[in-house]
Amino acid sequence: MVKSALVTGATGQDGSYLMELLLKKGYEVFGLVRRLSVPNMGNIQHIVDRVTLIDGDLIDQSSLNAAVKEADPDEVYSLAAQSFVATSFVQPVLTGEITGLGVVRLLEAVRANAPDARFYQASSSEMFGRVDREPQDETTPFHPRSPYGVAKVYAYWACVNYREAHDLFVSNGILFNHESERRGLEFLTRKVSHGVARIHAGLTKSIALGNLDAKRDWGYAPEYVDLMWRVLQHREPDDFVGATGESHSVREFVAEAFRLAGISDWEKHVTMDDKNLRPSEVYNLRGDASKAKRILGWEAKTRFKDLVRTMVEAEIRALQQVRPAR
Ligand code: NAP
Ligand code: F7E
Repeated sequence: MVKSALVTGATGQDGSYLMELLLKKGYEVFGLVRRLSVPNMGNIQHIVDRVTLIDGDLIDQSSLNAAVKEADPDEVYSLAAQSFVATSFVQPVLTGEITGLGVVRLLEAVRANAPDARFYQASSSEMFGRVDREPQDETTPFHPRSPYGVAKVYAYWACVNYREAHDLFVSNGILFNHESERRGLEFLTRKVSHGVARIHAGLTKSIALGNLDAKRDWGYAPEYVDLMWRVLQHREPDDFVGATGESHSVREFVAEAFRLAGISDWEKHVTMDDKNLRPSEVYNLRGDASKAKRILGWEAKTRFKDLVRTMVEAEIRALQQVRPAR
């Protein structure tokens, strides 16, 4: 029997890699997309004729009910979110509506229309926030530091509650930062790799950043969607951390990206803009994914320097395609 999966957030970084993976595994794939005045199919253009796209919005219950009915899924991947932490400080209500309550709407749609489906929730290391221990694992207390983190904690506990109260198969993947050339341009790694490539091409002179001392556990996105799939193949619902176990500062990321582009004096190309600081910052995250390794056989493979190289090279290549070297 061919399995079917419904992926929300289909146009995003993770949605695009996950739908590719599910197609490779022979799934019938349905992707939830919201109506935009100008569609943003960039990440999924290459697979758009092999998946079924369904219109829907996490703010709109009836569209989620209809999407679940149409897909009749064996597996639901809840990836859609207002996912940019900085924006959550200026749009806290919208972030709560989408990233928090939106997940409950989707759970309700599944409970009513596909109660046997397995449900994956894209939980986040941002839930740990102000950490009191290192590394963080499934037992680390949550202390979110942004409206985004708060909304993710709400969605996390809603998932646990639907598991306990309604006996649904609901699992959380608590994933640390994972990046790629498909990342949105406002996120740090893409902003830097894109900016460095433009400086390398002589198109601009500098990048304006915020806190260079924050540390993150950065992995490579295609490996993390494999973890999502594994989480739902486990015999019982459970919660798993996904991380590399290594932590690096924003400063290290920036220095390595400039080094790879052959620019040694990176400090001359980075300016500070207070606009990029957050009212409350998450200073230090490093995950312990040993539970995922032990139970699911999953492990992050791409190390920090290879991730930076992949992203910078992709940006330089993309620019050269637009402006071939003379
Ligand atoms: P992303 O690139 O920002 O993608 C978010 C997706 O959600 C986009 O497809 C977006 O659609 C969709 N979306 C936003 N609001 C919506 C709404 N109201 N209704 C329907 N769809 C909506 O995020 P990502 O990096 O792929 O992350 C996927 C999920 O994992 C998110 O829930 C994120 O919070 C979580 N997460 C990410 C990371 C990470 O490091 N990437 C780590 C932990 C957890 P549009 O294209 O139309 O905007
Ligand atoms: O920031 C610092 C910033 O926006 C990383 C999302 O996928 O991962 C992501 O959240 C760090 C922060 O990601 C700039 O202050 C400095 O300390 O790339 P980011 P994030 O906030 O870690 C988690 C796991 C998610 O779940 C989220 O959805 O970099 N930083 N200067 C900057 N960040 C940005 N964006 N821009 C700057 O100019």
